[in-house]
Parts: sequence; structure tokens; C-alpha cells
Amino acid sequence: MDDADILLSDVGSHKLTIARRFPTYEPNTCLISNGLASMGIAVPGAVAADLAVDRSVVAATGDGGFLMNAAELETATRLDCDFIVIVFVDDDYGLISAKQADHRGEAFGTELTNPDFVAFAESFGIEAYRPADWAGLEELLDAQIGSEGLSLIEVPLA
Ligand SMILES: Cc1ncc(C[n+]2csc(CCOP(=O)(O)OP(=O)(O)O)c2C)c(N)n1
Repeated sequence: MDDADILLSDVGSHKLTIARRFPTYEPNTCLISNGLASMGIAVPGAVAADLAVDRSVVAATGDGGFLMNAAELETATRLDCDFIVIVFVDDDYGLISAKQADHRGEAFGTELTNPDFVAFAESFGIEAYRPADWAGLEELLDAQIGSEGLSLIEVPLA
């Protein structure tokens, strides 16, 4: 991403990694839901960011947070937005599992039964990809950042 491009983070394990490791060079280029830390912000946040500025926008989200506001892909499509959605898929509320495992040695009630995210995005007419490995993800991001339209990249973690 260019220094002025905007990364939106949803809430979960991915947020902790982004907050600690994603380098920023200009103010307001990494927008994170902190404080009450509401999940589901990444996609509607990317819609708002794309409407507000003329820069590349990327939304990073876990599968749980994405599903909380997945219908906002309709808004993004209708408003002709240009951004990339990256969905990290572990079929789980990953951060909650990790916390439960820390507290009581096992996790309960955190598993998700996901749709096929690529097929879901394609059903809106959105280009969607499922790279086979991290190198494939990097290649895709290089190709997609700055391009027009919406795209969704499903990243299987399991
Ligand atoms: C609206 C809302 N509900 C519940 C929570 C509590 N919560 C924080 S992280 C998390 C799990 C996130 O799971 P996922 O989006 O799949 O991301 P991952 O941790 O797997 O990266 C939950 C349920 C929250 N922050 N916001």
C-alpha cells in the first residue's frame, strides 16, 4: 500500500496483529475499532473511507466480523465503491477461543459455520479470490491495490 492509503481493521486476532505490526506513515491511515471495539466495522468503514478520499482502501476482517455486516457489500456495490476486502477465515471467533483457552484450558461456543466467501462475493458481481499461500496473497494484493472496483480475498487460516 502507498503511505496515504487506508487500512480498516475489524476486531479480533487480526486486529491485534495489525495494531502491533502494520507500519503507518501518515495520520488516519490505519483505522481501528478500539474502545468498545465493535466488530463489523471493516466493510462499512471501507465504504465511508472510499467515499471520503481518493486513495486505495483495504478492509481486513475476521470471518466472524465480516458476517456481522456482510450485507454492506450490497451498499458498496450500489455506490460503485473501489476497495479490497480481506477475510481471514478460521471458522471461529478466534480471539475469543484464545481467551477462553487461556482462562479455562478449552474453548466453547465459538465455532462458525461459514458460507463460501468467494461465491458469496461473486453473487454480488464482486471479483473474489482464494490464494493458495501467502506468496499468492501478496501477488494478489500487488495486482489489486489501486485497481478499480471491489474485490474480496478469502484467506484460509486453518
Ligand atoms: C459486536 C461485537 N460483538 C462481540 C464482540 C466480542 N469479540 C471480540 S473479538 C471477537 C471474535 C472475532 O472473531 P473474528 O471476527 O472471526 O476474528 P478473529 O479473532 O478470528 O481474527 C468477539 C466475538 C465485539 N468486539 N463486537
